[in-house]
Amino acid sequence: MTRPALSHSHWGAFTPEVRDGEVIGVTPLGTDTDPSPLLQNIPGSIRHRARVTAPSVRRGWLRDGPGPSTARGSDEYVEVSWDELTELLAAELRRIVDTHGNEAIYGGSYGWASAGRFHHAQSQVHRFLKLLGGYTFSRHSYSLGATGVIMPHVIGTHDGLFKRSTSWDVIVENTDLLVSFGGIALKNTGVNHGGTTAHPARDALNRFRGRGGRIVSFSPLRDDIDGECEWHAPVPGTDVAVMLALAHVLATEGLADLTFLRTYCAGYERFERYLLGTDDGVPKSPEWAQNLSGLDAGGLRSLARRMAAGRTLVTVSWSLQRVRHGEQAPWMGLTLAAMLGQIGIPGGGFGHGYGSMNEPGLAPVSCPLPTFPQGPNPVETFIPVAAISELLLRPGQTLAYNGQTLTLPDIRCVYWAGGNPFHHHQNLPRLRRALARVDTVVVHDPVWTAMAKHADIVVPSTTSLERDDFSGSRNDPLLVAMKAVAPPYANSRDDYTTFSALADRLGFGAQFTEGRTASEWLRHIYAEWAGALNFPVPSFDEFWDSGSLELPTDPGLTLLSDFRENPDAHPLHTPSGRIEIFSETIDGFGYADCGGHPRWYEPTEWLKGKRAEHFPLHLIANQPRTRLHSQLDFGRTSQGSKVQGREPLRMHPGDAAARGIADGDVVRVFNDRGACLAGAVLDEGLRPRVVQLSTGAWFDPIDPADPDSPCAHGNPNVLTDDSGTSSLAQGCTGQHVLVQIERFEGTPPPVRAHVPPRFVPRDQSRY
Ligand SMILES: Nc1nc2c(c(=O)[nH]1)N[C@H]1C(S)=C(S)[C@@H](COP(=O)(O)OP(=O)(O)OC[C@H]3O[C@@H](n4cnc5c(=O)[nH]c(N)nc54)[C@H](O)[C@@H]3O)O[C@H]1N2
Ligand SMILES: Nc1nc2c(c(=O)[nH]1)N[C@H]1C(S)=C(S)[C@@H](COP(=O)(O)OP(=O)(O)OC[C@H]3O[C@@H](n4cnc5c(=O)[nH]c(N)nc54)[C@H](O)[C@@H]3O)O[C@H]1N2
Ligand SMILES: [Mo]
Repeated sequence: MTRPALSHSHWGAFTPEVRDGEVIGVTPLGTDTDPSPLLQNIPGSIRHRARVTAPSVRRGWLRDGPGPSTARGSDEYVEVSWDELTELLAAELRRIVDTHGNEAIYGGSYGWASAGRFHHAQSQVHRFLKLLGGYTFSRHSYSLGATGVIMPHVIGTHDGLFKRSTSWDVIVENTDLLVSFGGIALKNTGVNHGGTTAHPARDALNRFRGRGGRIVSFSPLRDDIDGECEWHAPVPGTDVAVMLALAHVLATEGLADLTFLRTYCAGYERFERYLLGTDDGVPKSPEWAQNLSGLDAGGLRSLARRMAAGRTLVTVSWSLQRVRHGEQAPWMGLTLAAMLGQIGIPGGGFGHGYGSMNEPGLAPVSCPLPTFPQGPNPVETFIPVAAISELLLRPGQTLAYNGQTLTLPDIRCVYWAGGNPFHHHQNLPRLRRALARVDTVVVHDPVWTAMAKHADIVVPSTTSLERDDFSGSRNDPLLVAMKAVAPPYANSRDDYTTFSALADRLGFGAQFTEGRTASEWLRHIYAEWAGALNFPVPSFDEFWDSGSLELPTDPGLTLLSDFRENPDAHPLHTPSGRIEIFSETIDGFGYADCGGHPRWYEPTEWLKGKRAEHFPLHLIANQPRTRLHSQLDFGRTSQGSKVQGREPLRMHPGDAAARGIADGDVVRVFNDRGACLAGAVLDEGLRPRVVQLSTGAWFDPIDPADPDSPCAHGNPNVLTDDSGTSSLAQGCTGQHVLVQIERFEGTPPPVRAHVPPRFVPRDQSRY
C-alpha cells in the first residue's frame, strides 16, 4: 500500500487506494456532496489490458514507408524501442516539413485528454508543433461548434456565457419559473473540463423546488430532469419552433418588454416581421408550432403567459446546437429571454449549458490560472474542428465558414494527442476513408482506442495517475496537487518526455524544454503564476504538501447584470454594442442556411421529414451517463451499464413491441451510412419514436478491413451525418440521426473493442 494522496479528474477529485501499481479503489473528496459515479471507472485502469505497453509501428508503414493505405484499422503492429520510435517519427516529420511544408501537418488534435495544467496533452502537442514551425489547426469545439460562432456575433462572447453565468444560488433565491430546452441533465454536471471539486446542481434544483420554483423541461427524455418537473417532449429538433411560438404569444398579447428590446437589443423589428408572418404570411403561432413539434398549442400559449407573469429563466442546453442549423436554438433562446425583458435581473433572463457541464452556475475564479505556455503558430491555415474528414478528403477545395472561404490544404500527416476521433467524429465509415488518404497518422494515447488502431505510429502515453501535475479550472476554487500514485505503466512515457526527445532529435530541444524537467516545469509554472497575482499564495512546496489550494471566486453573479445596469458603460462586444436579434454582419454573409435573425429551418434528420419514411426512429446520440466520452469505457461504471457487452439503447416499449424486441435483446441499428449492434433497454420515459444511444462505446468493426463494417459494440457515430451546422459555424451535428432498428437474430459477434491489435515480431515485419 502506498500513502494516499489526492488526485483529480475531469469528473472530480478523489483519493485513490493503490496496490502494486494499480488503483484498487477511489474515495471521492469528502467535501463533494454529490460525487460523480464516473470516479468508479478508475480502479483497474492503470494495468488494463487495453493499455498501449510499448512504442508501436504499423506493419505496413514500417515495410512500405509513408503513404496512403486502406490497411489502417486492420493491420498488425510491430513493437519498437523508444530510440527507434524517436528516430522514425523525427525523420518523417522532417520529410513532411521539407517536402510539403508545415501546413501539411494537421495538428488540430481535438479532444479532452486528462486533467492537469502541465501534462495536458493538447497543450503539449500544440507547443511541440508550433516550435516545429507550425501546423494546420482547428477552431472551436465539438461541444460548442455553433455557439462558438453565433454567440460572439449576437452577444459579443461565447465562453463568458458559461464562465460568468447566473449562479445557482441566485437562481434558487430569485427564479420562479425555469424553462429549460434540453433539460438540466445531472448526468452531465458530473463533468467539467480540467476538474471540478464540488457538484452543487442537484442540491440547487432541490432547494429551488423547496422555495416553490417550477421547472418546465422540453426534452425527448424524461430523465433530463432529475425529479419533479413539467415534462414536454417535442419532436426532436423542433425547439426553435416552440420558442418562436412562445415569442409569438408575447408579441401578440402585449407581453413583450418593448422598452428592454429598444434599449438593450438591436433589430427586434426585423425579427418581429418574421415572427408575425408579415412578409411570408406564416405567423409563427402556437398552432403553427403544434404541427411541427407535436406539442399542444393551448399549453404553449398558457406557458408563454406564465413566463411573462413571473421571474423566468430560459435555459438552452448545448445539445440543441449540436444539430444541423444548431446556431438557431441558442440565438432564439436568447431572443425569447430578451422579449421577456429579464436579462441581467437576478434569476431572470438566459442561460446556456445548465445541465451540460458543471461550470454554468458555479462561481468563477477571480484570478488567472497557472498555464503552460504554447507560443504562436506560424501557420495560419485552420478548419472549423468538425471538418476533419472534409479536410482530408477534399484537398484544394473550399469551405464556407463565418463569412470566409477557406481553402482546404493538402494534409500528409495527421498528429493526434489527447483525443479520439473515433469517439467524437460523425460518419465513421467516411472518417476511415479520410484517414486512409494521408501519408502518416500519429497517435499518442495511453490505450488502444480505435484511433490508435488506425495509426501508423502509436506512442504510449502515461495516464494522469502516473505523473506529478496539478489541476485548476476556471469555475472551481481548488488547485489540486495531482501526485503520481504509480510509476509509468510498462514502457509508456509522459507526452512531455516524448516531445522533448523528438524536439531534441529535430534540433529544437532547448526551445521546447527551456532546460527544465517536468517537475521543474511544475514549479516554474506555479512560480510565474504566483508572482503575477495581486495577493499572496503559499510556496509551491507548501501547496504540494497540503495537496490543494483554495482560490478566490466571484459568487452571486447574474449574467449581464453590468450591461443591464449601464449598457453604455458596459456595451457588448457586438457591432451595435447591444444584443443582436438581427445581425447585419450575418445577414451580409448571404447564407441560405443561416440568415440575419433566428428562424426555423427544417432539420435534415427529423421525424417529419422524407428520410423518416425509410428510417422512422429518431436516435439521440447524447453524452453517456456512465463515463466521460470514450474514456475508461472498460471501467466498472461503464461496463455495469452494458447489455450483453453492448452499449445500452433505450427505446419506448411500444416501438420495441412493434419490432418484436424485448428488454435485454441485442438489436441492430442502421441507416444508409452504417450500422451497429446495441443492447435494448425499454423505457417509457422517452417520446415514442425516439431512441437514445449515448456516444462513447469504443468503435469495434466486425470486419476491420471493411470501411463500411458495422460496429459490434454500439458506437452511434457509424450512423451520424458528417455535415456542419451551417455555412456560418460548420459545427458538429452528431446529436441527432434517423435510424431503423431490428432484433438481431443468431449469435452476435464478440465485442473486441478493448482488445489490443495483433503484433508481429520485428523480424517478420518486412513481409
Ligand atoms: N454523435 C455525437 N458525437 C459527439 C457528441 C455528440 O453529442 N454526439 N459530442 C461531442 C463532444 S461535445 C465532444 S467534447 C467530443 C469528445 O471527444 P474526445 O474529447 O475526443 O473524446 P475522449 O474520449 O475524451 O478522448 C480523449 C482521449 O485522450 C486520451 N488521453 C487521456 N489522457 C491522455 C494523456 O495524458 N495523453 C494522451 N496522449 N492522451 C490522453 C484518452 O485515452 C482518450 O482516448 O465528442 C463529440 N462527439
Ligand atoms: N456523464 C457525462 N457528462 C458529460 C460528458 C460525458 O461524456 N459524460 N461530456 C461533457 C461534454 S464534453 C459536453 S460538451 C457536455 C454536453 O452537454 P449537452 O450537449 O447538453 O449534453 P447531451 O447529454 O448530449 O444532451 C443533453 C440532452 O439534450 C436532450 N436533447 C437532445 N436533442 C434534443 C432536442 O432536439 N430537443 C430537446 N429539447 N432536447 C434534446 C437529450 O435528451 C440529452 O439528454 O456534457 C459534458 N458532460
Ligand atoms: Mo464537449
